[in-house]
Amino acid sequence: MVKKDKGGAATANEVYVLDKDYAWVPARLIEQNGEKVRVSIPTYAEEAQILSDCGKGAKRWMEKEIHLKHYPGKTLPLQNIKNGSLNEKEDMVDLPYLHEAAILFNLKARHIQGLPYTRTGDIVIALNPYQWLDDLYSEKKQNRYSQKLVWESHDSDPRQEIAPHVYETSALSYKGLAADGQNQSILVSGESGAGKTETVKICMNHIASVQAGPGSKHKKANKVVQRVVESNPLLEAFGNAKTRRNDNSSRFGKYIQLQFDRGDASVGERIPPCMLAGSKCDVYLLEKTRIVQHDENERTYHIFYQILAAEDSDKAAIWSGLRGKRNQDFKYVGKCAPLNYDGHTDDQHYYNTVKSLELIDIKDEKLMTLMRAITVVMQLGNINTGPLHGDYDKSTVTNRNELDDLSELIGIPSNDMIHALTERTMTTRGEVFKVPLKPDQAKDSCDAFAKEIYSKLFLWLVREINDATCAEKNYSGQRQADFTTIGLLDIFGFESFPVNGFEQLCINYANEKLQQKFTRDIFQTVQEEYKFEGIRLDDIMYDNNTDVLDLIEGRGGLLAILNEECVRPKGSDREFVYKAKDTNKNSACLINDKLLGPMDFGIHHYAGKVVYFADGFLVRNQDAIAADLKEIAKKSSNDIIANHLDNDKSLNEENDTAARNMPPRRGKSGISNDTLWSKFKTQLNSLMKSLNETQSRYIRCIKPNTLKKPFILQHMTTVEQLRCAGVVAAVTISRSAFPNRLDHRACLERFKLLSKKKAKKSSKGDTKDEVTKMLERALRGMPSSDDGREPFVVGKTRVYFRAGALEFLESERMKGWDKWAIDIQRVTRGWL
Ligand code: AD9
Ligand code: MG
Repeated sequence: MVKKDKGGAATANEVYVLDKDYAWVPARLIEQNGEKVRVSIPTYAEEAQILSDCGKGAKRWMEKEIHLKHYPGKTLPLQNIKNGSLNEKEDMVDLPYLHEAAILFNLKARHIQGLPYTRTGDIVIALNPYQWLDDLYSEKKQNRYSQKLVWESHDSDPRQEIAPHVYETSALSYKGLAADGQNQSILVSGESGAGKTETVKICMNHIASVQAGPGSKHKKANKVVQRVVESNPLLEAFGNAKTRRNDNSSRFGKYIQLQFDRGDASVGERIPPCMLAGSKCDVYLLEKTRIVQHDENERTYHIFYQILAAEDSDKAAIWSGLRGKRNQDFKYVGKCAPLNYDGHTDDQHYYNTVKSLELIDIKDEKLMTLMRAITVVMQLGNINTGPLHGDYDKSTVTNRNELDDLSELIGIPSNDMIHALTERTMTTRGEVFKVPLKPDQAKDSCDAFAKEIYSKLFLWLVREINDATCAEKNYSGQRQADFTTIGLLDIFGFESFPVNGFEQLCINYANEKLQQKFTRDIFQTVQEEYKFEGIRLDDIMYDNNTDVLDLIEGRGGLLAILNEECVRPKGSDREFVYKAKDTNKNSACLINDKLLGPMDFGIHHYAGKVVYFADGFLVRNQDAIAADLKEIAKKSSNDIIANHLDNDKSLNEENDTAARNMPPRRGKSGISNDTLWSKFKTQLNSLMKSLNETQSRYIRCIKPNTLKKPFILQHMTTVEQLRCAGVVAAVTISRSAFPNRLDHRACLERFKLLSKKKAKKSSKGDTKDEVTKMLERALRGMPSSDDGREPFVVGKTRVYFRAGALEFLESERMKGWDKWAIDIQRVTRGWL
């Protein structure tokens, strides 16, 4: 018989079961028979909403091992079900049972009600609502969060009075900056399409509004704010593209630091308002391959389509040959259906991009230089190569008219262009000679040149934006250190595809670094919570990923081996894989099973296992174009191409005068460190150093479904993201010593039935004593643990239960209900 709990609580036989299609489903245990457990997925109306997309009404036989896979020795008790929906919590910390299934269903219950934000302590989990909920971002809402969290003073945590929102992250960061003078950071992560970039913009806009201050006297709608906010669409025009997963996908990582002048404490306000003084941006790993090829249904960078969608007269102003040209006239661009992203068409975007460029002083001839450089990239894709006079060991350009157009655009004579694209200059024993390239090598040369021009042009643009927006420029005479900052990190999340290449390895390496910081920060938060509650800190265990990082970046790790292979005359991808496996055969993080081919290797990342295919690793890592192309570029009449292709330094280094004057770096072994991965490592280390000097807050973005539709939450994809985002790991850390917790009042309400003696209310309203006495009595019958530790600890505001204690209380409570039900029956049937 299925018991129905009068209080709306879960009965002991209501559980979540692991399901291969739906991750977790709520179910009822019908019977247990040896290794098999028979469960039924309930059909009654209240749960239909929760189960709408997970096979309601089905009856299943489940293997016991399946249940126990993730949580050995434990069942996963169901949360309360009340009035047809889960009794969801704004903060996961308030869920009595906190495990993966509970997190999933709590998020789902909120998502289907149009509530995208949920807290897990200080972390905000943001589900992409896939619809603009205007009320959620109104000015009134912005003011409410700034008022509550920045300007008002409170004795207790003011978040208890407001719903979870990313505005709380932005407001608290601003408060940390203004009140404590400490640099802040907001780390936004998630997979493609999860909403990272939108979230960063939402937070940035909020911070810009908070800094205007509580009263009108501080409202100074200044040019700085406009420039900072307008830098977003600019970066998107040049660094975003339509992919299958997101119409406006950022194909680079970015860290924007908003700079504030230090508040003037002499104005006598509790929190001296700090004004936004500027911003500085660093970018990571622009996806270069997209410049020369993209999958069907995807596009290259938006700016190409924008230019081609402009009015003919504007196109002709860039280059007369652009008049009448369409997308399909350029091979790198290609025909595609019109796209409307962010509410605008490509031509509308073009004029917005031009306006934003003007704001940072890219106008007139400078604007034309930029647009012409982009056209050079497009035109390079139209160059065809073929054998020279029938000789396939040599090559030439076969469509002379396209070459002449290129020559006109780039300002280099056609013949010089041909030599640079079809030959390589070699030097052996002091002798210089030319080696001809085969037709496909010459084509690769065009592609490499196009990629180089575009990626350097992107960095040039970021530098221009920084020059126009950075506070040092706006406040002459002041240095970077004179400003406090709030950094916003919008960086690619962990990736695992059917085939994973060099880019995935770099991305996952960055995620390991960030995960390390995340777990350390969470550990610290737990320490602080225990201190606040007055509880002794013990037993906190967490997965630490230093082993994976050692495998990747340590001595003899993958990075070092790949760099060595890059400078070895006969280095190859296959040899790299062999050496990587051989040198690291004792590493538990390296997957080296016999099923993997000679070009494959696997890594046990914190978020799961990923197998990498090493084809092209050496070329990608070297990331260099031939000297002939570099040389010819210097002759270009286009200033960006002539003067900025040689600039290999990251933007961090740009800002660092010492680094600017340094010769090329060499490692201890004399091997050049100027590979892509080494540069990325330096950039990442500098980012981590900068982040470690801030107080960090986390926003984890989740894509609830792959259909890009509102109100739908697919279990499997959501659970996978929760694991990758470290949400489950964070919960595991915070719950490792005490898996369950309840606040004093909730605990008294729920279990008062178990205490025969009515606990005396403290005259001071102190519930600690009351709850302790009640629990001591209620848990008297519980078998004592092997290590003799008490089953619960009462903190200042919460009760912390050791494993098994809350389950014991729940089952005792159910027995109480059963007895009550029998008594009622006896009464109604006249037995008593
Ligand atoms: V990628 O890694 O750059 O491919 P993001 O940045 O994580 O990705 P993005 O912010 O671009 O995702 O969001 C994807 C789309 O989801 C947006 O274009 C919006 O259509 C939608 N979105 C994201 N956040 C919100 C939101 N808060 N409200 C409504 C949203 N729609
Ligand atoms: Mg993005």
